[in-house]
Amino acid sequence: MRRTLLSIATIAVATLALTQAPAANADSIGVTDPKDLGHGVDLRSVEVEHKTRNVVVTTTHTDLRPSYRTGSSGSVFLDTDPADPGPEYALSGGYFLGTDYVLVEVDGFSRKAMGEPVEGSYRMSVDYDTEHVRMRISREAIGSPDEVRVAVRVAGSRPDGSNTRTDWLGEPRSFTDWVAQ
Ligand SMILES: [Ca+2]
Ligand SMILES: [Ca+2]
Repeated sequence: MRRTLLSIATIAVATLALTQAPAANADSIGVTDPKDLGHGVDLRSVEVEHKTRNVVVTTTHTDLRPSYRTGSSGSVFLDTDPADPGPEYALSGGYFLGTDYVLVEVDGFSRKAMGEPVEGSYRMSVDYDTEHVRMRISREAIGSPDEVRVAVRVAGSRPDGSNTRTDWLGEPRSFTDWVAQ
């Protein structure tokens, strides 16, 4: 009997947490990251907007430059299915002039698990004046998810050609809160 009472109490707490959840399920979210990479690609913030037709992810950096010498690039991993661990899609691109970008299916964070490019509408643009990289992905292209969350990693190269360390949003491979449409 004691056990049963405890279970009911646990469920009550869980239910309370659920009813309070909508505050974190707004249609947009902003997360900041410290100035912790001595390179222009240094990730400083990420905004996720879950709109009617598109998911828009905007990242802000410290000192983005158009030169290929920066070697700046990044990936936004999209988790669209809470039942399947890890991200289902990744949009990767170079952040300097003349680079390209691609949205691929992934199974977790492994580079080996990168799949085929996704056929659908998406676009990445870099604004060097505002230090923003903006990614717009059609919801349809990623299976029209009810909610989405992202993990972000960036890196660059130094003048001697060596790579910087990777700057993740928060902890490596960590996600933002879920953002419902
Ligand atoms: Ca950073
Ligand atoms: Ca998933």
